[in-house]
Amino acid sequence: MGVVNVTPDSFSDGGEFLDPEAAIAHGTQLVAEGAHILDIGGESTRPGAQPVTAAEELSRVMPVIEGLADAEISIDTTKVEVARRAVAAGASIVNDVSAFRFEPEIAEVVAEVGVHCCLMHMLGEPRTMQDDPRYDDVVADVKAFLEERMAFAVAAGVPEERIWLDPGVGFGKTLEHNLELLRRLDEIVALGRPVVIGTSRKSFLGKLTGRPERERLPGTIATNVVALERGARIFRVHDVAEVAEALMVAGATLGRT
Ligand code: PMM
Repeated sequence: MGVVNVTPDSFSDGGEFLDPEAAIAHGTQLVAEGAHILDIGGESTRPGAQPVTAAEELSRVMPVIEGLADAEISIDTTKVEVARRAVAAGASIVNDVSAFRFEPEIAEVVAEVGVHCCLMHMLGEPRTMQDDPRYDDVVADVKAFLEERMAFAVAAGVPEERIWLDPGVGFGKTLEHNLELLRRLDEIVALGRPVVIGTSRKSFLGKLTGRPERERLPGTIATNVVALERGARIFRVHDVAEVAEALMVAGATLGRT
């Protein structure tokens, strides 16, 4: 899954692809590099980020979705109106980092239109999630949250077969929480749904290596390879060519196709 952020303020590529033409060219490039899915987002979820209106988010993402119509598109949004318009324009996955908590009606759109969804764990909301996050047992707590959100989605009419789960690396987690989630990712995989993992360029890699965003590819690769070994199926990354090659080699070594 290649990341196409159409935002002025995402943490590692904010502003770079705000122009629709640049975002479309970037998405096309990521597909050429081996991305099977493009995750298009118009609202930054970085810690402390301020929310944007649905109208603003739509004006950012719609031209890009339309320009990348040949690719498999995931819309990264927590807003029902954005999800509705994106799937009408051809998006086949709704990636909601709030797991249908911020605008619960989004579940009905997913159910009605028959698309897939990704439900991600986040502690609270982006504005405050990094203010002293605490868990009893981070893996058990995240797992219980994902089970509850999956039950909510199913009750709203989304078939279980259309649900992907994501432990939400960096969303209300300390360095140790993130590492423990990766180390014990098999416990999330045991829920029986495809697991999405997003470590790409994130700050916990900077904490470990001292590297700025643009120099976190080695850490991104290492964590995605561990996630593959633990059973993750979808890898959300900025640097598609390099990570795809690493995963191909790791998969061959592990005897996976
Ligand atoms: N991370 C970001 C945004 N959306 N969606 C999912 N499912 N999983 C993630 O880990 C995730 C996400 C934040 O990263 P970005 O600023 O690079 O988009």
